[in-house]
Amino acid sequence: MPVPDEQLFPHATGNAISTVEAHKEPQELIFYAGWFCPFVQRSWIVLEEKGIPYQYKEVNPYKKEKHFLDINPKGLVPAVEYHGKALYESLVLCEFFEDAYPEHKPSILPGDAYTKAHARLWVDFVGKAFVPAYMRLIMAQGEEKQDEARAELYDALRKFAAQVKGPYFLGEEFSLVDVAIVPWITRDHVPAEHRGYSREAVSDEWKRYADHVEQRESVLKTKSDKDKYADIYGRYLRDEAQSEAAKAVRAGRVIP
Ligand SMILES: N[C@@H](CCC(=O)N[C@@H](CS)C(=O)NCC(=O)O)C(=O)O
Repeated sequence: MPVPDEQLFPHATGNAISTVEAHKEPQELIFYAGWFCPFVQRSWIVLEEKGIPYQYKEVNPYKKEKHFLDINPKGLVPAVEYHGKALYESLVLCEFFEDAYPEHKPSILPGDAYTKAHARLWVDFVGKAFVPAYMRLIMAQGEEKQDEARAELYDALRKFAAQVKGPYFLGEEFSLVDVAIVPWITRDHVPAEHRGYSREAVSDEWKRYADHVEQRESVLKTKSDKDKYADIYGRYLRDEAQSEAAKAVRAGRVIP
C-alpha cells in the first residue's frame, strides 16, 4: 500500500523552478533531489554557491524505486552520481563538493584548523540537537507536549545563537554551519503558524541571524513556494508522516 508521504507535489515551485530548469542538461555530477526536502536544500545551496555544473533529477524518495535504491541503499534524498559512482548524506555531500571542486569558490569551511573544527562542532550540534528538537515540536500533539518541545527547541537555538559572530555564524563568511541550519529557517513559518514558535521569542540574536541568513541568494534560489511546504508539513503536524525521520522521532531513535 502506498504511504501517504508518496503523495507529493511533483516538482519545485517559486524561485527553485528556474534553478531546476537551468540544470536539466546531462553532467558528470547528477544530483538526485526532492524539491521539498531540507536535507536536499543543504547540498543544493552548496552546489549553487560554488557554481558547480550538475544535472538536477527530481526523485520521490518515498517510492523507493530500484534505480534510486541502487544509488542510495537508505532510499533517502539527497544523493549524487559522480563519474558513475554514488554518494549520499547531505553534509557528506557538502564536504565532498568542497573537496572535489577546490577551484570552485567560495569555500564553505575555513582554512584555519581550529576554526574548521569549531564549525564542525556546531554542524554536529545542528544535526544532534536542533533538527530532532524541531521535528519533535512540529509532531507534538496537545498543548503540554508542544510547550515542552518548544522549550527544548528554544534552548537549542539560544545556545546556537549565542555562538553566532554575525552576520553569519562564523562572521563575514557564509559557511557549512549556516548551510546546515538554514533550510529549517526557510521553513519556520510552519512552527510559527502551528506551534506558537517565533524568532523573537528565541532571542534578538537568533532573529537577527535568521532574518539575515534566509536572504542569501543561494537559499532563495533553492526555495519553493510556502504553501507547497505547508502541504507536506500537514502530515507532520497531524503526526501522520511515515518518513524514516518521522518514524525515528516517534520511536525516540536517532534520525537516519
Ligand atoms: N541524514 C539524511 C536525511 C535525508 C532525508 O531524511 N531525506 C528525506 C526527505 S527530506 C527522505 O528522503 N525521506 C524518504 C523516507 O523517509 O522514506 C541526510 O542528511 O541526507
